[in-house]
Formats: sequence, structure tokens, C-alpha cells
Amino acid sequence: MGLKEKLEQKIQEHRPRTTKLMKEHGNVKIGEVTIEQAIGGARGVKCLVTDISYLDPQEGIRFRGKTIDETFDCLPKVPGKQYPSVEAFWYFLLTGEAPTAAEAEEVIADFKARSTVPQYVIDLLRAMPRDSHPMAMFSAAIVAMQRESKFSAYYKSGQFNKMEAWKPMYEECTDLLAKLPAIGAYIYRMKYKGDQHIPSNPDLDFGGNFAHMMGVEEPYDDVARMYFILHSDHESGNVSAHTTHLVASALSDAYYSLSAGINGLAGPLHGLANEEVLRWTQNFMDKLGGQEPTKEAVQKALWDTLNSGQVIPGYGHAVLRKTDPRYTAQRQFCLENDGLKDYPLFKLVSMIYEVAPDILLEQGKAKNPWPNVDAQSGVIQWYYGVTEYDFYTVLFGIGRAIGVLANITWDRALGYPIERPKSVTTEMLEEMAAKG
Ligand code: FCX
Repeated sequence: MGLKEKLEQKIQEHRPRTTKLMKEHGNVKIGEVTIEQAIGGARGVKCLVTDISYLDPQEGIRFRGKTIDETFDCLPKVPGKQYPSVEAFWYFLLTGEAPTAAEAEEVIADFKARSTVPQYVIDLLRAMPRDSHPMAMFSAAIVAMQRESKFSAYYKSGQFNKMEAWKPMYEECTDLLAKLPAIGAYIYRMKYKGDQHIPSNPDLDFGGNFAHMMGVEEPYDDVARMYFILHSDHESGNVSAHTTHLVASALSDAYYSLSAGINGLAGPLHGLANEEVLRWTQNFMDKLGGQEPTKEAVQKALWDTLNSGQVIPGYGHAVLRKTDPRYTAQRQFCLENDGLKDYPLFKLVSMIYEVAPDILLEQGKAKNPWPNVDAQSGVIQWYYGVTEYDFYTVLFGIGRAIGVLANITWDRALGYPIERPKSVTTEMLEEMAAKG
């Protein structure tokens, strides 16, 4: 059974659960909202539903019920490689089942057939000022392809059927995802590698072809697979996932929705933190002027950052209350890699890990003093020669697309309505507060 057929089977099995919850238990309360939550960014308000991933504050992310290690273990590896293909993971996120090696190969072939980037996207990227931020380029490239939308064409066809709408959505999400490695690599080489490009290699999977088009040697292909999978999904409330879901809830197509989500990812409190981490560490190294970093120097630099009103990038989280297992997975990758484990930048990042949590605790503001995914990801990129850190959030964006596109396919399958929370005025809150 191919992925689309398997997905259809899963959707048919799932729909009665959603229908029953809505019809028979629609008035069961799952939480309350306080004034603090209404003003404070809806932190902890349970009002989104997804089965693609779940984030436990203590344990961290589970994809389709599996921890990071279990996810990597259950998926077929690319032959001769340590990590599974992104295509196998896409199958897993969509269906909740690990594909066999043959099923994964089928998805790899399907992605290849969809991976050509239209020339007008290249023209658009080339027309943008070369110093445009890579995230602005990435977002523009995605929204430019809206004219390809199969979902919008279906909506306009006059035959729109809510039960069938997931099919064109699935098609265009796959179309879009398959093109992202080539778009990312094009931006990278146009901006930073003298505009010299490397054609796609049709024999390679998503991660392998990305590494090839970036022009980075093995094992960067496995790094890319690991990176994309780790960054794919973090349940639905984070800015990029929520924005993509919100925009798609208006029946906007995947191009509009993902581009919007990518714009949210570009904020320094969200995905751009991986760029900020590298900027911070490089500035710190520059100030040291070749001297070995000491714990005392790191402590001082961290306090200087806090005292200047800035956040320590890569630390803290809105949901997590422990070290992010995505951080741990990447740290483990470094520790198991002979070159990386003694790499000065890795040692510095490890030193920050030793001192930053205590400093954040002493400062007493951050609810979570532990590192998140962004604190560790840049070191690995830097080690493999991808040192242009303003590109790092594009890498995050390619990964994040896997999760959010799987989510909006399911949004259409389950017929989730347009999202429209209610706002109140400050005066209303004051009246409610006075009543107690
Ligand atoms: N450094 C300094 N102060 C921090 C901090 C940090 N790393 N993390 C939180 N704080 C501060 C907040 O700024 C806030 O201060 P305020 O009361 O003066 O406004 C206070 O601590 C309480 O915030 P808290 O409830 O702990 O955190 P939020 O849920 O509001 O915000 C983020 C969560 C992630 C935005 C916050 O921890 C932060 O800014 N971290 C640094 C940026 C970062 O690494 N972002 C990436 C997160 C993630 F993994 C991703 O999306 O990629």
C-alpha cells in the first residue's frame, strides 16, 4: 500500500473519534484561562489538537508517541548510513506507522519526481537584494509558488468536498516539501559560495541531496537527516506551527500557510535563536582575542548579556522544564564524533551549558534555565563548514516544514474549522478581576 492509501486508511479510522468527541463530549472542560494566560501569550492554554507530536515539559518531544531515540530506531536507515531518510520520517509523521524499507523507497522516488524548483523561483531569488536575509528569501520563494497550488485549484473547481480536501492538500504539501532542499541550497550557494551551484543528484534522498547541493562532504548528509528530523515538530503551540495551522484554517493553501509559519520562525525568540547562539559565541571568541575561554569569562559574558537587557540565546523554553532532548541528541552526536568532541566551539558550548543554568536561576526570571535545541545545532553546522550563521534558520525551516505540513494535511482530513479565539478588553479584565 502506498503512502497516500495508507494515509487514507488512517484518516478513515480516525474521523469517528473526532466526530464522537465533538458530538457526545463537546462540552467537557479541558482547562480554564486566567488573566495571566490571556495577557501572557496563552501559555499553557489547552486549545489545540494534534496527534503528530506531543511535548511533555519534563520529558520533551515525542513524535507519534515515540521519543527521539525510539523514532530514529524504528525507521529504516538510508543504506550505508546511520540515520533514516526524511521521506521515511514523513511517512511516519503522516500515518503513525514506520514504513518498511521498500515503502520508504517509494516515498523517496515520489519526492524526486516533485523536487524540481520552477525557474521563476530562481529568478525571484536572484532579483532580491543579495543582502536580504536568507529567511526572507526562503519565505518569498515558498509563497511565490502559490500559483502551483492544487488545494486552491480544487477549492475553485466548484467541486469542493470537505471530506476529500485533504487529498489535494496532501499532494501540494508533498510537492512543496520535496522542493525545499533545492531552494535552501540555492539560497546558500547564491549568497555565500560565489553563486556557483551544484545540480541535484537524482540518486540521493532528501537529506543526501541537500548535503550534495550545499557542497558539503559526508557525513553532512547524515547531519542533515538528523537535523531535519529533530527540528520537524514540537506540537502545535509554537509560533511556526501555530501560524501555519492558523493560516491554513482559513483554507489558505500550503504555500501561504508555510510561508507565514516561516516568517514566525524568523523571530529571535523562536528559530532565529540558532543564529543568535552562533553570533553570541563568535562575538565572545572575538573579544577573547585567541585566549582559551575560562568559566569566569563565560560567566561574565552571560551576565553582560542579561544586564544589557538581552536573553541568553538557546536557553529557556515556553513549555519545557528540563534540558531539551533535541539538545541532548545533538550533544550526543558531538560526543560520539572524534573530531567534534574536542572541537573548541563544542567545548565552549559545553562550558556555557555548565554555567548558564545557574546564572539564569540566580537571575530568577526564566522559568526554564536549561538549553533548547538552538543552543547546540550551530556547532555541528560550523564544524562541517557551514559557518554562515544567518543561514541556520533556513535549515530549521526546512525541518519544521515536515511537521507543519503533516499537520495541515491532517487539519483538512479532520475538517478542523477556521481558528478564531475570542478577545476581551483590558476594562473587561479589570471588571472580572474586581469581582474576583
Ligand atoms: N535569557 C534571559 N531571560 C530569559 C530567558 C533567557 N534565555 N528565557 C526567559 N527569560 C526571561 C523572559 O524574557 C521573561 O522575562 P520578563 O519577565 O522580563 O519578560 C522571563 O524570563 C520569564 O520568561 P519564561 O516564562 O521563562 O519564558 P517564555 O515562555 O516567556 O519565553 C523563550 C520562552 C524561549 C522565548 C525564552 O526562554 C527566550 O527568550 N529564550 C531565548 C531565546 C531562545 O533560545 N529561543 C528559542 C526557543 C525554542 F527552542 C525555539 O523556538 O527554537
